[in-house]
Amino acid sequence: MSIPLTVEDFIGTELIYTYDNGWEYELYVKNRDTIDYRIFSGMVGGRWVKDQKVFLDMLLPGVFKLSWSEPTGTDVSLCFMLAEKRTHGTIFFPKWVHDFPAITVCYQNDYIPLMEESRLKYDTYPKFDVSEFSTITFMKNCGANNEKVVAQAPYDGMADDIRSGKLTFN
Ligand code: FER
Repeated sequence: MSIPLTVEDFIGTELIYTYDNGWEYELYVKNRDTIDYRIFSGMVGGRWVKDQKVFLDMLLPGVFKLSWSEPTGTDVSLCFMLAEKRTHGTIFFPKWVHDFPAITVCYQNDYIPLMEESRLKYDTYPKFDVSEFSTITFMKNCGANNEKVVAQAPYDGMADDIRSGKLTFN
């Protein structure tokens, strides 16, 4: 596909990327202020989320910043440099997510009250901060507001199935 240059082009894009620390993520830019995502591996591998509200800004043509706060209290800020097939992510995890990652490994939309209870019940500080580059291994436009893109839990081999075209969403 040609590289999305504008916010309008970027909306609808499905991306898979692997952080230099090995963590593999999938993110779908559902619309102007909403993402869905799946986490294949890493500290919270197995977690998946729909309809997270985000700030989305174009920094330069083909360079986009996404930032948001999660119900868990985790804060995330990502920069996508599409021509270079690289991203940079900064993730500020509350202490409790690092202590008990399994609580957040779920289809979060079914467990919002548990996330909100946990963020009050357990420690926030000191936060566990991650600052990593990643390499984009898959990029495709699936159209805006496509509920089929992130519609099932991540499984072992799923990223490969998406990259090979065995699993498609449009
Ligand atoms: C990402 C880094 C972190 C990402 C999501 C997160 C979808 C969220 C982490 C968490 O909820 O624990 O690149 O992209």
